[in-house]
Amino acid sequence: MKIRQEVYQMQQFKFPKDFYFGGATAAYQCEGATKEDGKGEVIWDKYLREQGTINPDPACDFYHRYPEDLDLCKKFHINAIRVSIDWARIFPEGEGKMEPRGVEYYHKLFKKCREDGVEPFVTLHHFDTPQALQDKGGWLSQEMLDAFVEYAKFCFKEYADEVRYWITINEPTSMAGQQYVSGTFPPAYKDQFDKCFEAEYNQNLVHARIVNAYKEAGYTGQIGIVHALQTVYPATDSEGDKHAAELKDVLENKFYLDGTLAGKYSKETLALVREIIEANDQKMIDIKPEDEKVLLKAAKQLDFVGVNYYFSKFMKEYHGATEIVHNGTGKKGTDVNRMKGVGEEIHPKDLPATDWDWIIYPQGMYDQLKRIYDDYPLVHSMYITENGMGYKDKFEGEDKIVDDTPRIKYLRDHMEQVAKAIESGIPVNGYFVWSLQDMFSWTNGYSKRYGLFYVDFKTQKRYAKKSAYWYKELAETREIPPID
Ligand code: BGP
Repeated sequence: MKIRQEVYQMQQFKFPKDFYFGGATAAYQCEGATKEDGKGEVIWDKYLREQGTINPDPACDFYHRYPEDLDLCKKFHINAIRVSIDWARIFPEGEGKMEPRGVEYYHKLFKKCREDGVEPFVTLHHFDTPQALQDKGGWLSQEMLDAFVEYAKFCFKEYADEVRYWITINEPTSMAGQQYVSGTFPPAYKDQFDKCFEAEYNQNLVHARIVNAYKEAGYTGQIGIVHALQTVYPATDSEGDKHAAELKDVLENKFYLDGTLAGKYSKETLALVREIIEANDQKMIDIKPEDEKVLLKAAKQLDFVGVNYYFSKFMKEYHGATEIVHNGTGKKGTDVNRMKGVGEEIHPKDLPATDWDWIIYPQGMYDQLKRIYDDYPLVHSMYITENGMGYKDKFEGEDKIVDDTPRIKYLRDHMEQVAKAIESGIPVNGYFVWSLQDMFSWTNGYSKRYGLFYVDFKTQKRYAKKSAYWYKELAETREIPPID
């Protein structure tokens, strides 16, 4: 396959005046304070404790230091922030008794956002299922799904005057795939493709129920969903590789896109789902016609879709057993991913990758946005809700700015694709760097840094990296600055 490396010729492009230049965070990765103010346990507490590798406390102590981080946003012209509500701060058991201190914390956080002119985009679920509900079956349990709707309704009402942008679920695909296939997210099951698709099906449906509830209640804000989308290409033009790419795409992207953006699973999508499940000697999931009514109603009312884009995937035909080795250490070249009934990921030699083997391919971001625009006509607004580069930043003293030029290059190359998308009529209304400040990475720990602001985890002091100054110039001028 010929890899397209189109260099986009920027002709004095200026981002629109109302474009959001944001920074993204997630509650469990940055708040710390996991045992404070009556917070309940989430699936990561026990899992990380047992693994003994990553301590989620104090992370970057956002629970106490959010005012400082928002001051930095203001100072660096970052006019939006993605935050998530940790469900177990509000309902420690996921349902039932409410914890007023948790509720109050988010009031204070949103108030500070407003004071600083930083628009909060608030996610209801960012990987942190309350443990009590996971014990009842997590995404496979009706009780969890019903509790999620109730928790969402509670938040809509409670924060109605403070939050204008809601996100139902962050990256449902990462949850389902990593909980049931690769085993890299708790409860770490492996090779259960049937359960993975059942979880995906349930996530799409519960997302739709929440969107419909929000609209029925007549709120005036906007509601969307955030998908992790990895653009999938065949490694060669062979029929086998092309089919492997289709299978991977349905597993990672298309089942979600159909369910949430079209409100209907296409015949081709369902045939590919069945093929994956049956190749693994498992039973095809139930698709209920009455559920599709709920999905369609929500897809028609959805205000936006968020796209988290980091890398693309290149697929080769593969018929062996599933073998997954996750590069969680940053030792380049250690990642292996071949799935039975799907295909094998390869790393094209002429494409760069991060130390964690994430293939850097900015063109893939444009291709994914274009695909949504072309194939899902109900969508009328998009955001890049995460994009960024994991990097082993080096701190060389208080008087030296952390030089993260490779990250600036990564951000710049991707911003150009956003500009290209906007110029070709695709409605992208904002961009959020993952991440605003350094925090921990779920399966990779504290050494995989993404932030615009360096965090010294011992002292919790923040230092603007070179990328923060670059981003500030971008947000101020609305033009993509060069790399110096
Ligand atoms: C997304 C998540 C984020 C964040 C990011 C970087 O999947 O929504 O929470 O972690 O990816 O991923 P990682 O931390 O695995 O490098």
